Amino acid sequence: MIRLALIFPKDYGETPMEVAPPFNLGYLASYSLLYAKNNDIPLEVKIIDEVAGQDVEGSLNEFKPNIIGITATTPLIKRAYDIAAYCKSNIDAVIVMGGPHVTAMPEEGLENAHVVVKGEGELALAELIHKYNQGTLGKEGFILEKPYIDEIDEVPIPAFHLMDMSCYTNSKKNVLHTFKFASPKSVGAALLTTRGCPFKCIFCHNSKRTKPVRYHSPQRVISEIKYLMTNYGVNAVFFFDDEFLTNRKRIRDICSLIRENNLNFQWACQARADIINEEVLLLIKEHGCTLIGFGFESGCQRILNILKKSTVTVEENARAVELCKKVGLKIYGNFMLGTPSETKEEMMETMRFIEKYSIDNVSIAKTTPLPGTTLWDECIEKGIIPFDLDYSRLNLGRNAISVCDTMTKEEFDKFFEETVLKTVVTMRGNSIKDLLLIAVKRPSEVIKLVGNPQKVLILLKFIIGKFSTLIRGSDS
Ligand code: B12
Ligand code: SF4
Repeated sequence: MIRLALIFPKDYGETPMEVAPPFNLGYLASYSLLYAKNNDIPLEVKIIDEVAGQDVEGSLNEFKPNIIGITATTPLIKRAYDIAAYCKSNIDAVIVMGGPHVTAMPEEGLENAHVVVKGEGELALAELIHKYNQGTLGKEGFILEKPYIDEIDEVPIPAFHLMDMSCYTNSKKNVLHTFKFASPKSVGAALLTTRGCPFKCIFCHNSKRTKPVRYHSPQRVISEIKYLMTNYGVNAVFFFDDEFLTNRKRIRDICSLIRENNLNFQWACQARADIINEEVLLLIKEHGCTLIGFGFESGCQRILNILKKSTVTVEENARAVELCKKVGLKIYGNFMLGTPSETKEEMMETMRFIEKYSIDNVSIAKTTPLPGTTLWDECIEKGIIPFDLDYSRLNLGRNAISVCDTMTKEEFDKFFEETVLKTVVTMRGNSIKDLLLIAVKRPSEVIKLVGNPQKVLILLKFIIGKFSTLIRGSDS
């Protein structure tokens, strides 16, 4: 019997992290098991998700794997390399690393693992299992890249049965609580139904993509939803796809199947502002969609042109907000501040956009150059990335590195903190409970607020507004 352990590490720092099933490991596990079955290879797979509280070292010592696969995004890579080092010293297994970080930095990955898999990993891992079974998989160290899978329906449903699903559906840090797209009492889960996106925004992993966008068929999407509903009582689904609504025909077919199968669940997805229209919004709302997440990124056209390569305008973003409001869909808007060359005035345009269109919930991040993106290459070229960069600070979180070059680091960090706090506090989608949580989690900032009469006024105005809506009984 070959034993394969697949590990999702948890970072040491403050990476904001929703607790969601590790899809990539789920696909790798389900595909490996199918491959092994079709080729009569005895295979046992264990998924160990540190984010879900599982003990990596303990589980490995008990399971005694022959192959250890470790995934990591950039902020998690330090912990991933530490796990690889532990495995090298304590377990006689072939250590394989994959995922977005080592795909961008394969040579660095190879210093830590026996095998680095670049890009999509299903075919590569199957090949490694085959080699191990034949006794030809050594530890000499190599980088493996296989072609992408054309028909992604060939990859079975992620191996949810190998995960502690109740941990994800019950977590107070799951998609339901972050995106507030269904009642907090719902049972929330997430799904992925596509690979890739047709655009190439400079900060995104798609910016250097060479593979075409691939879609799971509507039938497959429905069978995954049914699987989650039947086996885990899920009734709220967040589609994590980069762009869920781009393929109009597919969306229509998914909606028809939701109706035909009488599936009663609420859902949310992510989309681009320029590809929606009233017809599609009405259709998805009628079929359970309650919220759309948009990557608006900036309220300043010049910066949008840089970030999104002139593919979308501020007007189109504003139109998307207005259309969603008209139709009655909530919005989660993602923005970023501090793109190289962005001035304070241009950042203020973004803040005015957020205020003017009073978006339900927003996330504001520092523009972050992630390895594997065009932005990363540009920042390296301009010498903006510190030589001794700590990868955990590429986490889009509050301690993330800044690449703003129009203010000093101190000025930008202060501006960012104050602006974000003001926005978070005044967000329409926040409940009184959220506000109290902010106060408990960030007391130092509330103290700072008290020292600033203008901000206290904003806060008071907001709280009074909240209470009056509560009294009217129409708040969500
Ligand atoms: C879902 C998701 C999340 C979920 C994670 C849920 C979970 N438990 O998996 C949440 C919301 C929590 C999240 C958070 C963050 N995410 Co995120 N996320 C994604 C998203 C949309 C899908 C990931 C996925 O499952 N893809 C599908 C699978 C099939 O692709 P894959 O992950 O690349 O895996 C394949 C290969 O890489 C390879 N592979 C991967 N691991 C391994 C391991 C082995 C052993 C092998 C052989 C192969 C292999 O095989 C897999 C199957 O083909 C991607 C974008 C995207 N569409 O991929 C961003 C993405 C992974 N996230 C990213 C980032 C930066 C973050 C955040 C830091 C900030 C943020 N909010 O964007 C946080 C913190 C993440 C953290 N601590 O690691 C970046 C990572 C870039 C990088 N250089 O690291 C991505 C690429 C998006 C982007 N901005 O460009 N994210
Ligand atoms: S940011 Fe969104 S639209 Fe742009 S390339 Fe990435 S997924 Fe596509």
